[in-house]
This record gives sequence, structure tokens and C-alpha cells, in this order.
Amino acid sequence: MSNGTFTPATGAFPEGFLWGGATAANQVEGAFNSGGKGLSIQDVMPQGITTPPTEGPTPDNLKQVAIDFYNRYAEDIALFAEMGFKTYRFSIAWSRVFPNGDDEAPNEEGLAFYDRVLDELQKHGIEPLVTISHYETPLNLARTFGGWTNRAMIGFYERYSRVLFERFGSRVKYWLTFNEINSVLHEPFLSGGIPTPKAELSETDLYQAIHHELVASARVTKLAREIAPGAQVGCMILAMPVYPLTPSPNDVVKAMDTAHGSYAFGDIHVRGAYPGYLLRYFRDNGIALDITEQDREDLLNTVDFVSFSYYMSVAETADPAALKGPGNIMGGVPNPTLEASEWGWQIDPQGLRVVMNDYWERWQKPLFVVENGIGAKDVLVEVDGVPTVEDDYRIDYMNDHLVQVREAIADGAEVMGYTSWGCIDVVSASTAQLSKRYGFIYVDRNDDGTGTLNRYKKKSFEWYKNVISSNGATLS
Ligand code: BGP
Repeated sequence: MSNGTFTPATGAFPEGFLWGGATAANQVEGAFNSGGKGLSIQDVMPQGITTPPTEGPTPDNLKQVAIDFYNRYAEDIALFAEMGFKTYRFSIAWSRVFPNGDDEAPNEEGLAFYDRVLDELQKHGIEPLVTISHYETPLNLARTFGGWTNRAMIGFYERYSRVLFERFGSRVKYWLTFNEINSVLHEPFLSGGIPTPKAELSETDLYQAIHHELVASARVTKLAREIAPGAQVGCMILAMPVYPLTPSPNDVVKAMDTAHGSYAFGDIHVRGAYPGYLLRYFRDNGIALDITEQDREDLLNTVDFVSFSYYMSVAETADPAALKGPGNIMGGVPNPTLEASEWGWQIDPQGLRVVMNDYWERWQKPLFVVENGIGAKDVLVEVDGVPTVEDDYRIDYMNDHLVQVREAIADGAEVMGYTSWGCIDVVSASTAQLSKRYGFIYVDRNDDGTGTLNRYKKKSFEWYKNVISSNGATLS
């Protein structure tokens, strides 16, 4: 797609469009301490980001078993294949490969698990899309080294990535370096393995950590190309268009400033240097970073494509008295024109078209929608004696968002593919619930840990299958 053969927009999904779904290791695998796996930050986050981390693992952490993908991957991948997936985005658990993060040698048993997953995907002709780090920093790197505040993390991440490229590079073409890299600003522990409470972190600490991640991302982008020719590496951004709450220029400028907070990550990944507005922010706020000459050179290894998650847009206001929105980790205020999900995430299909136009015009790099979907409380019912979920609300949500992807393609954006978030029910990242379900496949497991772990197809399963087989023509 991004090899210069792009043909201009026709208003339809292009040939070879990568339809599929996405998950992350810590939210599906379980087997949190078997196969030689070490602990990750997720093992001390039983309630997600809603409460502070625990000292060690606790049995109430649903992620210890999650949906048992570690043992049921073959069954799950067969279901993805039945839907016609062209691609499956999954992450590799860093602590399964390097249990402590700073180990000299990798854990063979961990690597062997991903070999088996890749074998299964290959068997079904599903192209893997691998996230190297998805909210699962090894706990030792967080607790002993301070996570990404420490420059030593670059070396640990590089060693880990090198092992992945050497082992899987001949079978994996598409790589993402860090999931939602811009979320470090808002969730330093989840996103950056930084154990210091956010209130005690200076902005310098935070931006220094971000700098280390950006350098690491660029260095492994170079490494991927050296070790696995033909590899394509993308950044991954939490996308959230920012609308001014009113036409007041103050609100417009505030919205611009908030948007810059996320644009910066794409700008650096795509252009290889810090943008002027961020340098100004550093100057104005007395933020002085340790940026070496080598770092500047490394950053020039820019990405092949830009991937992103999209769940909602946000409104922004200069009025400090305005109400902050619920369920939104990125700041901003509720948009009075939009409805919200049961978790308060405001639903805005057109925002997806807006953000895709924005990114395409700004960076001129192929785009990949690698997360999108709606978390809802599904109810299992029996239809003709078969357990299912009548999730018309999910079908509506996804239809409306995919129509906007098609619009963005018609607007001229080059789009590589679309992987819905949580194609099978997973443990949620922010609240660590199983009742916040995203999947086309229902997993019988409840928030209290009860359930058979059986899989059932929801109504949306057949719907998505038809969307894929028609290459989007059945969207309405
Ligand atoms: C993104 C994360 C995912 C995923 C998704 C939905 O921020 O990359 O890991 O979980 O959001 O969020 P949640 O699970 O909190 O509903």
C-alpha cells in the first residue's frame, strides 16, 4: 500500500484493505506467571487506572486469567478467520520475552508462544500486525528503574525489539512501536511504566520520559529495517479531535493548544524533529531536556505509516470554570451535541473523518485505524437454542464509523486498514472490567471471575463478516 502504488480516492475501500481486529497481550492472554513470564505493571493494576497500583499481584486481578487466549488462541484465531480477517493486531508481552526487562537473554518459552500464534495466523492467511509495547512494561523496569524516566530503558527496549525482529521478522511485516504513545502525558504508569504518582512528577520528568520513548521508537524503526527488510513500522497515537466549545477565539486557541499535545507525537515520528510549538512550550515553562546529538540523529529514522485509536472527540474551552468530562483521560469538556456510551465516552463518527483528514493532510503518510469500537454491557440471550448477543448498538456504532472511514478515503486519505478494538471481549484497560465488552465474540467470564470462558458469536459477528467479504459494500 505504501510503496508508491497508491491510486487516488475512488470513494470505496481499496483492494487489499486490511480488515481485522485488535487486542493486547495483558487484556487477553492470562497465564500471567506461567511459561516463564515475569510480572508486568498490569499485574499490579487490578482496577486499571481507577486506583493506585498494588504492591504485588492480587487474586482479584481479572488479567491473571483474562480470556485465556494463552491456551485458546487457536480457537480464537479460527473464529477471526471465519469472519474473514485479513489482519490481526496483537501485542507481545515484554515480560513474557524478558521477564525482568533487564535480563541478558530472552525467555525461549515466551518466544515459542508467539511462534505458535504466528503459525496459526499463517495457517489462516491472516497478516499479523504487532504492537511491541502495549501498556505492559515489565514491573522490574518500572520499580527498579523508574520506567521511561530512565534513559537505560532505550537499551532494554532495543534489546527486546532486536530479539523480536530476529525471531519474527521474516513473518511479521507490520510493527507498531508504542501503543497510544501520547497517553504517557496523562497516564504515566500505564503508558510509561513510571511509578512516581503523576502529581509528584515534574513536566521535565514527563517530557524527558517521552523523549526517551521517542528515541527508542526511532532507533528500533531503524533496527527493523536493518534486520527485516520490507518491515513497515508505524507509530500509534490516541487520536481525539479537539473542537472549540464555542466560536470564541479563546476557545479556538485553547483547542489548538490541546490538539498540539497529541500532534507533537506524530510530528516527531513523521518529521524526525521537535515542532516549534513544543519547543516554545518548553521555553515558556522552563522545561530543559537532556537531548544528545545522537538522539537528534536517531529521531531522523521516521515511520512508514501512522496508526491510531479512535473512540471519541472532545470539546475544549478557555473557561476554567467549565465542567470536566467523565471517562476521558485526555482533558477537555463534554460536547453538548453528542451522546455518550455507558462509560461516558462521547460517540462521534464524523470525528473519525475529521481526524483522518487532519492526519493525512498533516503527514502525508498512510493511515491505519488500529482501534475503534464501543464498550457496552452485553446481555447473553438464546436464539434458536444458541447463546448470542443482539448487539445492534454495536453494529450501528461500527457501521457509522466505517462509513466515515470510507468518507475519508473519498476525501483522498490513503488508508491501509481497520482493526476494530477488542474483536473478542477483553479485560478493559481503564477499568479492568470484563463487563465493558467490545467484541464480535462474547466470552463467558464476569467481573467477579466466574464463567466458563466459552466463546459465543454475537449478532455483529455475521455483520462484520459481511462487511469484510463485500469489502465494505454492505455498509449503509
Ligand atoms: C485504548 C487502549 C486499549 C483498549 C481501549 C479501550 O486506550 O489502547 O488497550 O483497552 O483503549 O479502552 P478501555 O479498555 O478502557 O475501554
